[in-house]
Order: sequence, then structure tokens, then C-alpha cells
Amino acid sequence: SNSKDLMPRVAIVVFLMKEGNSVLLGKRLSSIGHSTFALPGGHLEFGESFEDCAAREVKEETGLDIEKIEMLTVTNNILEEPKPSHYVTIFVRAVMRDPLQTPQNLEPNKCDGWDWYKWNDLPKPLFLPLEKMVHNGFNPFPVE
Ligand code: 8DG
Ligand code: MG
Ligand code: MG
Repeated sequence: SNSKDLMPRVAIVVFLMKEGNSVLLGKRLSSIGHSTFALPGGHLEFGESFEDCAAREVKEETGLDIEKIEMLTVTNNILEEPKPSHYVTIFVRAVMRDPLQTPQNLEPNKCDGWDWYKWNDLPKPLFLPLEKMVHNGFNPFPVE
């Protein structure tokens, strides 16, 4: 499509935190960021709250129910490859309502699978918007 038809979109992505300084990541199979590790999340729908979007996307993608959803920060992500895209990405954090629940790969066309990773031992490569935050020293965990 012509660039004049393109618009920035709002994405909500979730640092789902588990005891032991771990977060949930999955290797993307979507064209944007293919083969990179990213957080669960997706597009904010018309009329939706940030919290409702975060809970809906995590449920759709992993089957997990989340709570204690808190807004962390927002970044502006302009990507040219593999196609022009522009996301205003809102990062939230949350925890599992039931800590014994395990993630399921409910969208296997979009994700290779979900797993927990220690914040100090993240997989590579990270999806660029996430990589930039890590590079800048951002830490989603609450200060002790
Ligand atoms: P939807 O149809 O379920 O709404 O969308 P989706 O298929 O789940 O979209 P997505 O690609 O997972 O997320 C939308 C955009 O959010 C993605 O193309 C770019 C932006 N985004 C970031 N960082 C991250 C991240 O860490 N994870 C995810 N999933 N998306 C991210 O800027
Ligand atoms: Mg989604
Ligand atoms: Mg998604």
C-alpha cells in the first residue's frame, strides 16, 4: 500500500513476571520481527482499556489469566523492514492469577512457543523494540 495510507497503531505488550526474576517470551513467526523473542501482546481495539487489552491478548496467545496489570512506559517504534510499520507500544507488567497455570501456544502460526526466561539471561535476538529497552537499562521488575 502507499505510505499515505499508513497510520501509527497502538500496541499493548506485557511483561508477565514470575518468581525468580523471570518473564514470558515467545519466538515470533509473524513477518515483523520474525525469529526474534518478544512479549505477548497485540493491537489495542476500538473502545478498549489498556488493562482489558493486555488481559485479552495474553489469554488469546497463552491461555493465561493475568492480574495486577500496571502501566510501565511507552515507546515509539518505527520499522521499515520487512514492511513499513509504526507502533506506539505501551508496556505493562502483570502476574498470573494462578501461579501454577502454564502457558500454551494458542497461536502457533504467530509464535514458536512460550517460555520463561531469567531477566539476567534473556534469549537472543530480542525483538527490536524490546532490545532497545534492555539496551537502555530498562528493568520491569519492581525495586525491592
Ligand atoms: P492482534 O491481531 O492479536 O491484535 O495482533 P498480534 O498478531 O498479536 O500482534 P503482534 O504483532 O503480537 O503485536 C502488535 C505489534 O506490537 C507488533 O507488530 C509490534 C508491536 N510490539 C512491540 N514490541 C512488542 C513485543 O514485545 N511483543 C509483541 N507481541 N508486539 C510488540 O513494539
Ligand atoms: Mg494477538
Ligand atoms: Mg501478539
